[in-house]
Amino acid sequence: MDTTELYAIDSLLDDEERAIRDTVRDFGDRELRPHIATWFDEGRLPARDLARELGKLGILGMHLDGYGCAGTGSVAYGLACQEMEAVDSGLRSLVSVQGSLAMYAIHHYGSEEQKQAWLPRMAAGEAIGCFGLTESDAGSNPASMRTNAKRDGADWVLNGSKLWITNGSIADVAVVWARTDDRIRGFVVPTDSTGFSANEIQQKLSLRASVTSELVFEDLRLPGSALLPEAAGLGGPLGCLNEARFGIIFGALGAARDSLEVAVDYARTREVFDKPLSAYQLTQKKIVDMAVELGNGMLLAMHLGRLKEAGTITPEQVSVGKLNNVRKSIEIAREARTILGANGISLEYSPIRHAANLESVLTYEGTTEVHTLVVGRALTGENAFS
Ligand code: TGC
Ligand code: FAD
Repeated sequence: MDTTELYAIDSLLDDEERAIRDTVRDFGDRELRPHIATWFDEGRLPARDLARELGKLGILGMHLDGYGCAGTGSVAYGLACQEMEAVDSGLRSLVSVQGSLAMYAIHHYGSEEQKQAWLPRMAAGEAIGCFGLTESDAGSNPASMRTNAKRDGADWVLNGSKLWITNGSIADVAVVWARTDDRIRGFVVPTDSTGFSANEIQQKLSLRASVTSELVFEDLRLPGSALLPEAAGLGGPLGCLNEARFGIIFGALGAARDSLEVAVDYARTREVFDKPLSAYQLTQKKIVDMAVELGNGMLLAMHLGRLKEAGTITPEQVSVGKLNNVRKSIEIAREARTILGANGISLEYSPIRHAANLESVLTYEGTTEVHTLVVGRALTGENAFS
């Protein structure tokens, strides 16, 4: 029996959801899994080629309607994220940032002209997007950002910088959030604009199969039409984060599931003290505890997915899901690694790579502490952020 059978998760899915999951899983097994350890080891990702392949697969912005997007339900999107992250969190990040951050921002807050210009190409993976919110001194608290946009006649002039931006140095378009005289606003910035530069961050020990960059804006002049007309205030970027966080609720469990499966396979064949490791009670306890947390996390993800499809999910519920499922997933990846002994520190086996990646997932899209405080505020009515 495999771990998802234990919870009969398939019985909660419809035929289309199962088909999408299986298609993405097959693609991951065929096209990504054979290369991922090398990409991680070398700290690179052939993101342009991959984006086109993922575009053909139909998963970039798959939960959005129109403009070349498939318009699937939230659960189907979550399952696609899960299958990507079962290979590597960096691959899920590519999908999340493209579909849930950059494309969602344009889809939800953009003008018709912006949507027509970017969304079909982004859905096809012909154009890559990034999302610039975080700055060196404004991560958990984006309200303290310094990047600013000032009116100059009909134009805007953008100055400042963003840090830790996924896909930043390979993007064709950046959705950039900046302080203006009229609150925080979003801008659609073609990356070939004069005054835009991006520097890739090196020497990461996590999310190595993902491009992470600094963005710099120096007197970058934009036409008035670059402003996202429907977003004003911090609620704009935070609305996009809800979407990406939702994908992570499912996604992180993919990394956990893969770690557990590798550990169970290993324990069945590895002999210690003259019998298989899986025949020892201590090992079985580890496996069972991991499977229970994985199954519980999956039930939570499914419940939140159905709430999202019904249009009733709240940001606090998204925080509960991100908080629990990422925290449990990193515990599972670390525990799975122990079962592999010394082999567990080799890139030949996935758990240590997943555990290293999940360090980033714990931090980005709102840290564990931020989500704890969001839920704490909802439960107590007290704001403990400051
Ligand atoms: P606060 O006063 O609570 O709210 C300000 C305005 O925003 C609205 N709002 C939300 N709207 C939609 N969704 C949410 N989740 C929202 N949370 C708040 C709120 O209603 C209010 O609207 P209005 O109209 O009254 O102005 O804001 P605050 O300054 O106290 O901050 C709240 C806090 C700390 C929770 C927020 O700043 C936060 O979430 N911080 C974490 C930042 C973060 O997650 N950054 C992620 C950057 S992107 C990234 O990491 C990509 S990783 C790559 C990948 O995904 O793979
Ligand atoms: P800080 O905000 O400085 O936090 C440091 C520590 O303090 C954390 O433990 C935090 O939880 C804790 N802390 C903060 N506030 C409180 C408080 N009130 N009470 C108690 N503890 C607190 N950003 C983007 O905009 N776009 C991207 O595409 C993107 N991609 C990323 C990719 C990677 C690989 C990584 C690692 C990050 C990425 N980020 C991105 C940035 C990410 O969202 C931020 O790193 C994150 O929001 C945390 O901000 P910070 O790193 O500045 O940490």
